[in-house]
Amino acid sequence: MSRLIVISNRVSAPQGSQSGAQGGLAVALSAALREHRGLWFGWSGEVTDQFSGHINFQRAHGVTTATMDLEEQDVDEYYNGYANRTLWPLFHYRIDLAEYERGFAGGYQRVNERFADTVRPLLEPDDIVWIQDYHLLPLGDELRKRRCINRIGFFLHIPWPPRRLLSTLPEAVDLVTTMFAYDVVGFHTEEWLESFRDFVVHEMGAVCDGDHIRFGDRTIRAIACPIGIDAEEFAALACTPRARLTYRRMRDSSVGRDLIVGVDRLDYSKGLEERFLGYERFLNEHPEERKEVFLLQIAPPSRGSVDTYKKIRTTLEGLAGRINGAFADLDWVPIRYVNQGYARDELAGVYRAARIGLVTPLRDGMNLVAKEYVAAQDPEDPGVLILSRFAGASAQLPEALLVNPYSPEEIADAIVTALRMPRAERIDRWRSMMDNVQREDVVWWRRRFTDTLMEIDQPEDAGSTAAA
Ligand code: GDG
Repeated sequence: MSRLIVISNRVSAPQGSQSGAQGGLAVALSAALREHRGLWFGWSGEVTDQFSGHINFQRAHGVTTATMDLEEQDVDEYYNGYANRTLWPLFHYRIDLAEYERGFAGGYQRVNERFADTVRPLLEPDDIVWIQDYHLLPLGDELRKRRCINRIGFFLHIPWPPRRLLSTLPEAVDLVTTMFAYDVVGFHTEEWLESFRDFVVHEMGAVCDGDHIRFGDRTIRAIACPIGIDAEEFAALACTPRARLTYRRMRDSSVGRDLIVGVDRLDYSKGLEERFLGYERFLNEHPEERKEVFLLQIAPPSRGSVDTYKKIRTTLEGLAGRINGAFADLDWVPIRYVNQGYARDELAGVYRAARIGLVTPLRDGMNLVAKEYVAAQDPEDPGVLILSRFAGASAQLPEALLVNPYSPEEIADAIVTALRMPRAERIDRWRSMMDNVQREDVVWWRRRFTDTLMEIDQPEDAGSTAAA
């Protein structure tokens, strides 16, 4: 069996599945690497004075990780700059927040070259290489320039923006051209894939034939391949002692009230402000329901050194304060807004205790919280998922109550519908969603991607797309 080499911006040391604040993607990739005796390469998260390309190898929980440090300027321009101030907002349709700075673009390119220089000597001819996400779009091309003939795949975890939006990025065509160095490019949904095709066909003159796309002398396969979770593991997590304890804590502290839960990294794409406004609308329009519910919003901070992230934190604190100030009573607070992370088993307990999972991103590649909420439910008495129609997950979970996250009315109405939904309907909807979450789980996702990659004939030689 070929080794699997995963390359992503950050590498998180694999942990036992129940502990720590490891994200869904980290858990998914660790599982794939265990199966393929592979290697996970990326930035350590540490800063060094002078980039040296030194690699730190570690082995934990059956996974080997290889990490390198970056310089402070790299982090500013590549990570905080181009990745999180240019591409992240642009790819989430927020051109109003996207910053187009040449210095960012240069730093992004330099760091991708550093990734290529450092990881290249680790690659053996038969390895399959799987590059993750928007931080590393040109990495495949840099590897080809270093005469890497391996099969290389790329998976994008965030949406692909519509053509007219992407065209606002000055170097869009050059950047997308580098993606033709890959053999397989994957997206979560048909919608993101369609936008990608639209761009390469209409802006670059590429030609599509089924899922093959030809540009110059390169042909890639572009597929929709929605990520899943480890559904069985997550369902089991919801029944562990710590999850039960958390469940009990939530039930005891809610004194008979229905819990509505939101769990999101503190990020403007997650629609937290709009969610609070929708909940406020619900409280305003339904005084009779007021003390019957409360909203628990768990929002661990992320990317704290980027200004827009500092701003959203201030906005949400103000909004939560305003809503609590207007509606709270001696024995009731409508919003519990928590800025810290919890262990996965605790989260599972919280999800299970919640009558409603409120997942309303303005735009989201997939959204794993929606799937985790479904997996954690009690089959006999499941809660209701309210899900944004603009999350990739909505394509697989149409039985959720789908809402437009920009509309406070739709959020308010969906909360009422969910609270009044009879148990039989809750069970029916949950069963259909759970079937999908179990069937198209994380193993299904990674097999679908790596199987597609392994179907590609390894070329005798593969030049850089710079020559295309
Ligand atoms: C990107 C894309 C795509 C959150 N709070 C805690 C915690 N989490 C975990 C959740 C979930 C993960 O983080 C978040 O995953 P999402 O999918 O919701 O969102 P992003 O972080 O934006 O991920 C997204 C994903 O990549 C995968 O392709 O779905 O669209 O944006 O697993 O549970 N985990 C713990 N404590 C917390 O407080 N332990």
